[in-house]
Amino acid sequence: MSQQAFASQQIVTDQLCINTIRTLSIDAVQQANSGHPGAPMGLAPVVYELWQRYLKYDPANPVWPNRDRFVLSAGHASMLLYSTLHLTGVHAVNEKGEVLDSLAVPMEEIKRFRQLDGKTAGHPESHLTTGVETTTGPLGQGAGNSVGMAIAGKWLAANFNKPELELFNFKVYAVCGDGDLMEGVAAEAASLAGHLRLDNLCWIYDNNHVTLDGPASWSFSEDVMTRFVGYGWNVTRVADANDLMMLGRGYETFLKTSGKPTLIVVDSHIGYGSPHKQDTYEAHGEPLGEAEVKLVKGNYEWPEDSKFLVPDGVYENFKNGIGKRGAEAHAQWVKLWGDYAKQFPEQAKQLELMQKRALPDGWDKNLPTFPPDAKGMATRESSGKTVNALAKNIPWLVGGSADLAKSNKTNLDGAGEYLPGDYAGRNVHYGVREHAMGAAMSGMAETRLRPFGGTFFNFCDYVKPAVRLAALMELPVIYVFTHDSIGLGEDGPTHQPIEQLASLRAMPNILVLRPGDANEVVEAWKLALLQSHRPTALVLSRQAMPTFDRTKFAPASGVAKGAYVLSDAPGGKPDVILIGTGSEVGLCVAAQEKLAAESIKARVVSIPSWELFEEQDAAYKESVFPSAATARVSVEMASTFGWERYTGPKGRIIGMRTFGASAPLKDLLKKFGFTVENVVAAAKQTLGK
Ligand SMILES: Cc1ncc(C[n+]2csc(CCOP(=O)(O)OP(=O)(O)O)c2C)c(N)n1
Ligand SMILES: [Mg+2]
Repeated sequence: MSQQAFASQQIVTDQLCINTIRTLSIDAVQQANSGHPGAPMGLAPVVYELWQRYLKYDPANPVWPNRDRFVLSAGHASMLLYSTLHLTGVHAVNEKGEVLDSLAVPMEEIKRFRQLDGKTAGHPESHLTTGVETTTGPLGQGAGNSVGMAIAGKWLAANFNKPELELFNFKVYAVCGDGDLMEGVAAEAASLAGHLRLDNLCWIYDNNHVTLDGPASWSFSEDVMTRFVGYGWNVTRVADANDLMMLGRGYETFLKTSGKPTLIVVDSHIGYGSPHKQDTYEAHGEPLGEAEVKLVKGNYEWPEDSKFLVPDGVYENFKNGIGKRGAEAHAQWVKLWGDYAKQFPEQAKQLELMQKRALPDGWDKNLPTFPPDAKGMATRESSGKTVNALAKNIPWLVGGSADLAKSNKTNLDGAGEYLPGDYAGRNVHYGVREHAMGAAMSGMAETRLRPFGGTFFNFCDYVKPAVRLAALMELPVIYVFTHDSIGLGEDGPTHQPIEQLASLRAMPNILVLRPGDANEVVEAWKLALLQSHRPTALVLSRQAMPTFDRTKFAPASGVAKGAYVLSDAPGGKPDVILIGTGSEVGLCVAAQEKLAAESIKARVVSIPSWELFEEQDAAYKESVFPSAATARVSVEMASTFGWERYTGPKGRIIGMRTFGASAPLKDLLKKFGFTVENVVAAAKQTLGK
């Protein structure tokens, strides 16, 4: 059919709009010569019905706090989301959170799918593109994030809603494929959501029987519906993804279900409409090819030679559907908000601050200061005291742990437990589900809570994929990693982190802080809270370490510079520089004294954060590590990897080269060389003594 003939005969139907989503996706993938056309072709009706008829979302204000959230966990289907954002006319929002007149995804960006500096990255990235609620691509993560959004939604409702003033009741929808549901993180998250009875959560499972390698049956045969029933979900099924009425019934079922999340299993066809590729993995991962595109368009009764065609009336149809519905819902909410702000100015102010990722006045008041103490305390202990003080000042600081709250010292005293049906508490019990905890905390941060969560540092590897995405998404999540070294002792090498510090330091856009005494912990927590666009990992000890006498040593505020001279050599002219982090700073201080007795002048540098130190200017760096001072020893109970950066070619690195061992701490220290004698010997070696 020619474009003209097509234009003259069309009336705007749901089908026409669905096919517009499909063909825009196909054309963008074809033009980019890269991407996944098949999933958007199969899922277009599912997303159309949801957005056009159910999603409570105002395209003119995509940051409205009570909007329904839509998560495309199957991030490879990114064009499905971009086409939808474009056609529904979602506005762009700038970095300050101001809604602009321009579109989040204008047509030029659809045409520039997967190109440099565009808004339509290969997989959806929330910090790049308005309307993308969370970054997806690594399968299962979006599903995990959606549980965090649902947790946050319930928390906001429990803490802020008032009789007759229901500010928060938004729903969270996530589209998941076979891959998402095969991933462990989604299983953890689904288990948690079922347990917590999050009835504001709906997962739509694209049951298309295909994955990348071939038929899903090659690798996936469990009864998904029974599994989710077992998790405590309400499960329903739509036998045909093209049946809008049945899809609508699925969404209605979700909206009517209380006390449990809903899974809608939708049987669909990947590459729907493609004569040769439908229901095959070939509709996946690569463009259809020009010839197949024509055949598909023929099947859709679409002008075969058209590209990026949006038929007359399609934009209007979306405007009259989601546009009108969303604008009305938003306007009602704005009125509600006005009444709320008048009656509850204090809470309204809190919500405004949260939206800006700002902190309340006095957020750092009444923080503990720790007196000098040779025996001192574990940094996890001082962390527990600090975060409890902070939590009193910041009502939306929400804590939790993956079943180690007592060990991580993350419990917020008197702040209540977050439990099924009882959602006001600020202690979330993620259970032994580190990965889901990480993904959920990202979803909570996207919903503007300030979440922190704890586990043992060694299990940082169990949450790492979520940490990495939080860093990419620029989310200020705080990870409390305790038991940070072989210093944890008897639990042995299965629990002793070695390479975790190096791996986090290698990750872009995350602040890693390993404070060296109780007062450095207070500073570290302050820095973590001041971050608005990056996560923080607090790396804390199980074992006690001395609290330094700050009347003799430099103030702990030096933590803000990443590294600082804690205790200098006489006259500021060191023979040797001893560099430590965390529990090893004390060791350096003890070695400094010993060296002094032998007339060797040592400087001790505490370097809790490589990232912050690297951000300092050259003059400051030179003042801490003068280039002329080449005799340097680093001491850290972790992998030696990377320390050459600070020790230089003439320095010595005292660290770990094996997995550790199971034994009492004092024996481990001796075996692995974390003794004053060994530091002293290394210092002398660097001086050729
Ligand atoms: C963690 C992770 N592993 C692997 C991939 C690569 N990958 C992208 S899509 C896909 C297949 C997914 O199959 P399914 O979820 O059923 O999606 P469909 O093929 O049906 O669109 C894979 C393995 C990924 N994106 N994330
Ligand atoms: Mg599939």
